[in-house]
Amino acid sequence: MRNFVFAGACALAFSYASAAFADGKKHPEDHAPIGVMGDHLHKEGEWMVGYHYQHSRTSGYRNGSNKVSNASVMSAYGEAATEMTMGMHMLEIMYGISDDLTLMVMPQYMVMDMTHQSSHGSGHIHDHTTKGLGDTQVTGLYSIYDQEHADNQHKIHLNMGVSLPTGSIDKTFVNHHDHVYPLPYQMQFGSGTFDPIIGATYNGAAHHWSWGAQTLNMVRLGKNDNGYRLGNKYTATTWIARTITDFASLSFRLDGEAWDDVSGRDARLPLTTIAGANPNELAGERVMANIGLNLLGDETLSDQRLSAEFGLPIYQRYSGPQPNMDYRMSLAWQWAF
Ligand SMILES: [Cu+2]
Repeated sequence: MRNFVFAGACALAFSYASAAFADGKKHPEDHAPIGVMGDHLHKEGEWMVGYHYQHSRTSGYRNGSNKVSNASVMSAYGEAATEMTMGMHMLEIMYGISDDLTLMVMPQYMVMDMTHQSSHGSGHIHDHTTKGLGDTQVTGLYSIYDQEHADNQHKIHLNMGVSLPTGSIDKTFVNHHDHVYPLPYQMQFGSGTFDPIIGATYNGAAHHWSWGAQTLNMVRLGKNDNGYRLGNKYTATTWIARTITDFASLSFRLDGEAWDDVSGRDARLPLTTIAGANPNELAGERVMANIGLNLLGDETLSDQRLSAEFGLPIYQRYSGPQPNMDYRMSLAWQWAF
């Protein structure tokens, strides 16, 4: 059966082989799945602007890799965010300084809707919403390898930059005794520190297929004004995509992320006030499986793209009770000119 599928895939691939990929045109699969940031460079003098919306939802809790009941989390912490959705509105601005160097600036605006629950008294549930600017990433994409052959190509670039602390670290919530506390570390909108971004991206393409891999890592330095430093964050992802028509490609992507505990602590937030308030229980790792669609506009819509990606977790493990990820999705529009 496996051989049969492989033979079929090869036949499909070769049936398109006559249409060489290096035809100088743009293709939907030239861009990585939309959840991959900083996957492509632009030619010297070319601009790209884009709007990228990312939405994720968590419900309930996991500790280690197992689900734990909300009741057990609330009995240890008093209060817990039993359901959360997070929407991130990102502006993507890219400019080709030269053919080998593209600058990317990505400001973001975040909206979090939470359901807080406590076990005290007769039980207490309330919803609340926080919104505001997140941190702003400024990255340079620098090409270090670019080989184009008649029927395939391979490219590698570095992703080097910094995340600027434009996001608030002073978002608050009101507990069931009407006491105002800062939200726990991972529900704040920023890190409060200047965080170097170090990464690299590989892109390959041949005959209507494209594939790639990327690692992006955020290093936290120093301490923020509230006396702590978020843990470093590491990501690694790999994908494969295929054209299905001139203007559309489908993709599959695995996405791994890991993050460390918080160092120091926000003294205004007692450890057991709410789940997530203990800096030593905030490390984690997660793998998501994503399917995606890229659409590329025809001549009249030259260089406009619409992309979507939807991901489900296939592995999650945390160093303390942390929100259980349900799904994450991205929608984006991009325009190069
Ligand atoms: Cu771009």
